[in-house]
Amino acid sequence: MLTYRFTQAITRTPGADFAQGLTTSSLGPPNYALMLHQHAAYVDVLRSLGLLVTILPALPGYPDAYFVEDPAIVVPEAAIITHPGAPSRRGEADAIMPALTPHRPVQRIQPPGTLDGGDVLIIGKRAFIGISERTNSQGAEQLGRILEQHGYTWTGVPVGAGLHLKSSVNYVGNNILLISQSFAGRSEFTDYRQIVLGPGEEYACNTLLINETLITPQGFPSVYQELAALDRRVIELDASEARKMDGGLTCMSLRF
Ligand code: CIR
Repeated sequence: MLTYRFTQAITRTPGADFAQGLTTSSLGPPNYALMLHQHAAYVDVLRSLGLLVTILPALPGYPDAYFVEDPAIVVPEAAIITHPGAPSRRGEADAIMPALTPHRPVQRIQPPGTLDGGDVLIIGKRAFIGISERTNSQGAEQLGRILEQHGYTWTGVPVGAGLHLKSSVNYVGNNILLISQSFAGRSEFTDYRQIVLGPGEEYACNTLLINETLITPQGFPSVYQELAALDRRVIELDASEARKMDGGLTCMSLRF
C-alpha cells in the first residue's frame, strides 16, 4: 500500500549552533558549511520531486530544531504536535505549530506523555509507534487514540537500542520494509516483505519514500543496489553531517 501523495514539505535551516545538539555518535565534529550545503541539496531534491517546500528559519537555542520530523506528525486528517522526549527539544513543539495550523487541524500530545515523530511510522491507515528513550507508553497511547479518531489502527513497538523506530525501520513501498537485523522477523512486521540490512548498513534504514522516489544516504552501495532493483527511482544524498548528530534523511522534513 502506498501512503498518500505528498505535495508539500516543511524543513528548517540548521542553526550555527547545530553542533551543540544531542548526539551519541563518535564520527567527529560536524562542519557547519557542509551541513548547510547538504541541507540545501536535500531541499533541492524535495523540490525536484515537485514538493512545495517551506524553509523555516533556524531556531536559536534549539540546535536540533532542523530535525523537524520530531516535534510533529502530519497525516491527511490532522497535525499532531508532540511533547518531545528530550527536555532540550521541548520548545520546538510550540515553534513548529504556526507552520502547520494553515494546513491541518492541530492536536497535541500532553505531558507526562512524551513522543518524537522519529518513532512514528505510518503506512496507509496503519501506524507503528516506537516506545523508545524519547517516546513513552503514555505518549504512544495518546497518539494512538488520536489516530484511531481518524480511522487508523496502531501498534506500539519497543525500540530497545537505537534512537528512534525510524532509525531502524522504514517503508519503501510495495508492502516492503527496509529494516535492521535486530527488528527483522519481529511479530509486529510480519505482514510486510522485508529487506534486512546487516551490520554496518543500519544507517541506510533511514531511507525516505517521497511518492514514487526513494532518497537514501550515500555510501551504502549494496543497499542502493537492492533499492534500485525495486520499481522506483533512487536518489542518493550525502547526509554525513546530520549523521554525526544522530539524524538522517527522514528527520529533516515533514511531508504532507
Ligand atoms: C536528537 O538526538 O534528538 C537529534 N540530535 C537527532 C534527531 C533525529 N531525528 C529523527 O531521527 N527523527
